Amino acid sequence: MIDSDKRDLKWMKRAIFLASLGKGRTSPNPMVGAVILDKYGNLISEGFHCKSGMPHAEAMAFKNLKKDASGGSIYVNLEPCCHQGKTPPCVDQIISFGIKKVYISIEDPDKRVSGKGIKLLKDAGIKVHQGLCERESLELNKSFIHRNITGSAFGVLKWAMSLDGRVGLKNGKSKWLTNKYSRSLVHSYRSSFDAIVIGGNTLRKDNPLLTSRGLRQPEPLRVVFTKTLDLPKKSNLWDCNLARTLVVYDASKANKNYLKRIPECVEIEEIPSDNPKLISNLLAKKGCNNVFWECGPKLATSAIKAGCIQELMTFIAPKILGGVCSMNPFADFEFTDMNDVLNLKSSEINLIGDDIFVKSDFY
Ligand code: AOF
Ligand code: ZN
Repeated sequence: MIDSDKRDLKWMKRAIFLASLGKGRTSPNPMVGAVILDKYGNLISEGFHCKSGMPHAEAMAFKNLKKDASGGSIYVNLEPCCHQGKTPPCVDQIISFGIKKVYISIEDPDKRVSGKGIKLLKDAGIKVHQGLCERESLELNKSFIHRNITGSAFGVLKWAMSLDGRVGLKNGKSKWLTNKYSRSLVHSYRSSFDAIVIGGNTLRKDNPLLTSRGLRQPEPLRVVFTKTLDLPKKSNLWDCNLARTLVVYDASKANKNYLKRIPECVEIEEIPSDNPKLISNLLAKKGCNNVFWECGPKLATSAIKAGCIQELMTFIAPKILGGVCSMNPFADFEFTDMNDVLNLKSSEINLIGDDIFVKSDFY
């Protein structure tokens, strides 16, 4: 690799690192970082997008400029925007500051931009280089890209089970299957999600807090999906001082009399059926790029069937629960042929104390 290529790679990696500083705070926007060099190749400014509604990464970098940027270059992990949104177009600033070369990692999937930002830069006589660190940039903003392309939130399903694949005893007891390190890892994972979804059964059985324990501010939106609306009067999720809660119910089956039990601070939405895709789409519309599904067997199975799940996180505790009636992580997928079963590939395996953590996704 020649020296100039190594230098370009270094600055794009820096832009990606800066972008990642916005993790957990930018939705519905992407994570974006920008690095500006002067015409001699010296670093003169950097910035990142820290929150939706706040200036974009490029605007932050231009605001932080210490020297003249004319004739210089800018490195951004996402195509600069060309639309007037909550903030002005970044392309205009790049042109007016006299930047001569723009390094972009990936195109913006947002239809208001996709390709148009690059075209405007080229039309203004600016050299545009695309594709540096493409894999890293796609990974960093996979949820933003997924929401823009599909209209659904990127879903990650999490469950904990014993070595023999059980999530609880037949009397419903499951506390605590995994060790305290795994449980804190779950809190830290929660902090990178916009919403956490459970079903009514999990709320009734476990009465969870579903917070990141303060690691993310504001906390992720806590979502309960209920078919019946038969939820308890008392629940940790009804304490809206901890985090916002949303109850989504199936209008075709629910008894609306139960709505009185839910305190006013809780948001309520109805969907026309129990198809989890409707929850995923609703959350995407509310600005959630990604959703952590921490639900029980029935909802987990229907969420996978409906295509709401893109990644899986499994915690395996070195315990054996046994029993034919013990709870499984999933309900019946009704597969009758081994060729039909879900095939996954593991992308990460770690020992957490003596628990095993496996991250996997679909082929
Ligand atoms: C960039 N740099 O740092 C970000 C970009 O509502 P707005 O005005 O913030 O616009 C949001 C859209 O702008 C978002 O969907 C994406 O296309 C782009 N985000 N673009 O050049 C940034 N955050
Ligand atoms: Zn912008």
